[in-house]
Amino acid sequence: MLIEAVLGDITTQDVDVVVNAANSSLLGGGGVDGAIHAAAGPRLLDACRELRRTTLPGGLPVGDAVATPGFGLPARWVVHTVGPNRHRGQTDPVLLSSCFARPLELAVGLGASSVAFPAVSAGVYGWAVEDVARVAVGTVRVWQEGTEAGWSPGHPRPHGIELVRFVLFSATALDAFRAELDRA
Ligand code: AR6
Repeated sequence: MLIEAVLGDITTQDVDVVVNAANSSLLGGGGVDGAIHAAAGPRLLDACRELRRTTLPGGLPVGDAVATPGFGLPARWVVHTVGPNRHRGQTDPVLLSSCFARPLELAVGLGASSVAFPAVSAGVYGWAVEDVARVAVGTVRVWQEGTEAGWSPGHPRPHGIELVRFVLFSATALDAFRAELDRA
């Protein structure tokens, strides 16, 4: 499974799953969330409203994730997750780690083979991008080790994910993720 970091706009990624750094309301916002809704079109908001009306009347909890179609995006699905908000005292890295592990679990259930993540919580929610990079890369690696236990090269990977791509919006963020990826 390739884990890479690139500079770019997550809305243009040609992957199966794009992860959205949403808020608990699922009803849109700024940053990645605003960009994804703008690119996916109004049917994405309709799908999120339907989730709120049915399975998530209280909203999506911090650290959890839920999938919708990608509508106008190149990606087939959007997996929405809610990062911890440092400005509200949500400083537990376990919550942030869950924002990377849960979408991977959902992606496997969807039959996806490629997933793109933004730097969840590194914008409006106030986490240092170096901390997000450490938690994100560490979580994906631990997830890979756990899910590939017993797997041998030459056989299909048990989870089906071939690519995890971190899509960063600034050179600083890219450097932080590349530094973590370069760590043995
Ligand atoms: N592609 C990739 N990365 C991006 C893009 C993009 N198009 N746009 C911004 N970033 P943020 P959060 C980077 O604020 O901190 C929203 O209003 C950005 O530079 O999007 O989890 C939601 O509705 C930063 O490094 O997410 C919530 O209310 C990173 O993505 C709240 O913001 C995350 O920044 C969530 O805050």
